[in-house]
Amino acid sequence: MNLPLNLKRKTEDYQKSDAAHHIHAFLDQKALNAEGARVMVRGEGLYLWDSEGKRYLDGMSGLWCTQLGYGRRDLTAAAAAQMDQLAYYNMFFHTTHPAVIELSELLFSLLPGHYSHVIYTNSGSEANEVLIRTVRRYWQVVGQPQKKIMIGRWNGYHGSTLAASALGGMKFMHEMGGLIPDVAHIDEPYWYAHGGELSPAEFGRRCALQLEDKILELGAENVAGFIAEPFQGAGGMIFPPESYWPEIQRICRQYDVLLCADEVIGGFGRTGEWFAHEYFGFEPDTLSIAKGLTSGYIPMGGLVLSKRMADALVEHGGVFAHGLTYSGHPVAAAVALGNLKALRDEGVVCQVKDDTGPYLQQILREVFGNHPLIGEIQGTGLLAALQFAEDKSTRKRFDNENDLAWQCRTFGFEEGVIIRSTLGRMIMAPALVATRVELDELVEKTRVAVDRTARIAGKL
Ligand code: PXG
Repeated sequence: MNLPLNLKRKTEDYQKSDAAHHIHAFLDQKALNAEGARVMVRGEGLYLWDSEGKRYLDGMSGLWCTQLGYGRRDLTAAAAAQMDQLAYYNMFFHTTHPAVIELSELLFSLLPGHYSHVIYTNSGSEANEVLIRTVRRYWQVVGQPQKKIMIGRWNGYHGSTLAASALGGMKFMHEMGGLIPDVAHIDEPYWYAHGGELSPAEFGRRCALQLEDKILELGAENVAGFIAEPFQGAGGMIFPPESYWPEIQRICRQYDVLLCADEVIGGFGRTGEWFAHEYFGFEPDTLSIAKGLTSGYIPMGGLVLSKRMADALVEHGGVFAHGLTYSGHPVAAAVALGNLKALRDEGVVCQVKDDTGPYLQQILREVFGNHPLIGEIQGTGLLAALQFAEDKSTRKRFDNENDLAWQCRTFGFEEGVIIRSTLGRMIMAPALVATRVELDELVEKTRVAVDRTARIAGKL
């Protein structure tokens, strides 16, 4: 290996230097500095190794992105070969290049037929920034320039840049200077927490009807689009009740509001379908994509447009004043192309749908179905959430559920498994290449972490 860095440094040395220079994501930096960051040095398949040589089964695919797992030599070779061939060029000033052309051909062969165009970005946040501009531009082009307002959902997550965090519904992010005008929110369809006495179906319908109420309140003539994740990811891996998406689709069509699916987490096979909206059975006008597009090997995202939108923009829109230096970067495009080919040709997505996905769901239900700490198991494909409950019969949650979930995550690290905690829910989303044996290990190590958490919660 010709890495231009020294991998022989001591952990404390790394940590000291890290603390001196980095502001980390979503953490109290001072507390982290006192503790020292965990230093990950290597990945292979589903496994990671830290600077102490400890091995972890990564149950979260990095940050929901390494569909093919770590260490795929075909992807590194694709990047190196493309760097040799054409390390950089852009899509400004009448130019394009083969890598991005072939990537888009493949992407649209995997997507349902009513999508035709894509605007590439470097991340999911950027995809959603571009979304706002593109949706507003679309309404200008079709003669309704007053349609500007985007409606999102409380607790939804669409990224960390200014407009993306405003579209999202994390209030603590808004409070840190993250709001823009012409954005509104409705409630999340989180039945376990907010459903009360309602059946899931009735609750799902009522949550969807909030969209209709909000559109009527703001005036349909002012509302440009509704954005949501098909299932809520960072906000707790929450599946809406089955009644939800059909009603949302009806409302968007009735009021001519664009339906924008954020597929950054759900896309590229996570549910066993190529895209999560296909699993839930609705037809968005736009798809925000990133993460699994390149299996996280290199940054790349994009905004996929329906033919209806693309036709308007291309045929009648003239110049769209938008462009990023790295849109459709050739090296990222070559890696994405190799990644999508592998996901398709190695049957990875089919395997999640027909074999490993159902298997994970089955063993989770066997192990946690009657667990004293777990009130609900949600998920499909290689995606699952375990909901902590203080009282399962009334769906009462712990007052300190956040702390318990964080503790469970820490126990997981100690046991050698990485699972994600959010507000009283433990999430897993392993790489799509996970074998049954690796899924057994994931669930068994998670069980130990959950049992240890149950003990401190007085449930075991
Ligand atoms: N949309 C969705 C649905 C996401 O989950 C983004 C957009 C933003 O993508 P970028 O590439 O700009 O980060 C995301 C990102 C977590 C976690 O812990 C989730 C994300 C990012 C970091 C952590 O669940 N999602």
